[in-house]
Amino acid sequence: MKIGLAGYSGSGVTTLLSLISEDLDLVEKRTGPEVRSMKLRDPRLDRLAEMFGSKKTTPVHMDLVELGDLRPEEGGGLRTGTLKRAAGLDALVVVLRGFDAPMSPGCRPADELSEELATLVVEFCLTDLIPVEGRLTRLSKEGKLASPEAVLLERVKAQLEEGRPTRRMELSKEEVKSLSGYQFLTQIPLMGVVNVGEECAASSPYPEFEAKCASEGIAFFSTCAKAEQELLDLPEDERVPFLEELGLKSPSSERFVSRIFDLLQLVNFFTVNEREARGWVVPEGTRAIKAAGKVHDDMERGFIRAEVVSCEECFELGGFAQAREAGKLNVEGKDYIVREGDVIQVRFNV
Ligand SMILES: Nc1nc2c(ncn2[C@@H]2O[C@H](COP(=O)(O)OP(=O)(O)O)[C@@H](O)[C@H]2O)c(=O)[nH]1
Ligand SMILES: [Mg+2]
Repeated sequence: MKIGLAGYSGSGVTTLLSLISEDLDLVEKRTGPEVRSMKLRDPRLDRLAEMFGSKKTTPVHMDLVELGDLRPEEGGGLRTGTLKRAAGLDALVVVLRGFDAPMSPGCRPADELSEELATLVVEFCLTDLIPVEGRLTRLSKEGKLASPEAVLLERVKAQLEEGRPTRRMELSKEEVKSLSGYQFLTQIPLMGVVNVGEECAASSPYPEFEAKCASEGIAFFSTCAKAEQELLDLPEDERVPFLEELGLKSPSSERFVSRIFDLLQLVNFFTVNEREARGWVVPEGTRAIKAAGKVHDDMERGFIRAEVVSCEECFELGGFAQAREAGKLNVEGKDYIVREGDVIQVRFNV
């Protein structure tokens, strides 16, 4: 899973990134100059590992990529470096400056933030428009403006010219596929993060802004990155009262991850044996055979059945064998829809 973070310079992207990645375990400090790879903590996985005596525990990884400044290139569109790093993202997170000045606890007015986000969305649309226009010019020269490709691109163009993201278009599966080569920025699920000043960390200061995001299918999240980062120096158990004082019910890293899961509609499942306990994520609605393919190609190719038990039931009963005895180990076929917290054993034959 690869999540990109960006914002106008000075909005706190670097602060938020280091807050999140310091709070969660880093796999490696950095896998590239702008990438931080993190392990997502999951107590259920640790418990499974303990139960099965697994030698190794492999949690779900999330890569956070710092995309860079969002100020546009002269002549329109995003900077090339920023765009390059945006390729292949699962979600795009835009950090907005909610504090009124770097050292100040004050907060910016909501309408300024709304305007800023709207400007950014238009900027993303303009960025996507560039290759579409290029391709249409070419198709026009070849006299192919009546082709299905050109007709689709005209629709995309009209959408983008109105400042509306491509992800808000009604596209068939085939159309999505035929456009995938463009790697449109506006196709990537978007989350807006407001990095607020300390004064308004406790209240949720931007209800209209939050509602506006929701109406546009944009996830919303507010944080007070600087203040929270200062708390990281404290031992974990001493942090809670200070977080509460700031009005934060849970660490930003946790809320960040859970919002991303909501936005992408992901579910966790687990595989476990004596060798390894491992966490996986798939989109909601994924069939067992596809989930198996995530674990290993062979498991998808040679899929026979999946033996499934919820981890809660596994904990309650004491393991797979006990679950089987109790009749709680469900034997499922390839079309079974994977549910949050499933522990899955794939039977396959290749
Ligand atoms: N008051 C306040 N200042 C912050 C907050 N987060 C970051 N800053 C300050 O804003 C400045 C820019 O932060 P930085 O993370 O480098 O922004 P970037 O350019 O978006 O990466 C630094 O001086 C930070 O200390 C915050 O939550 N509140
Ligand atoms: Mg920075």
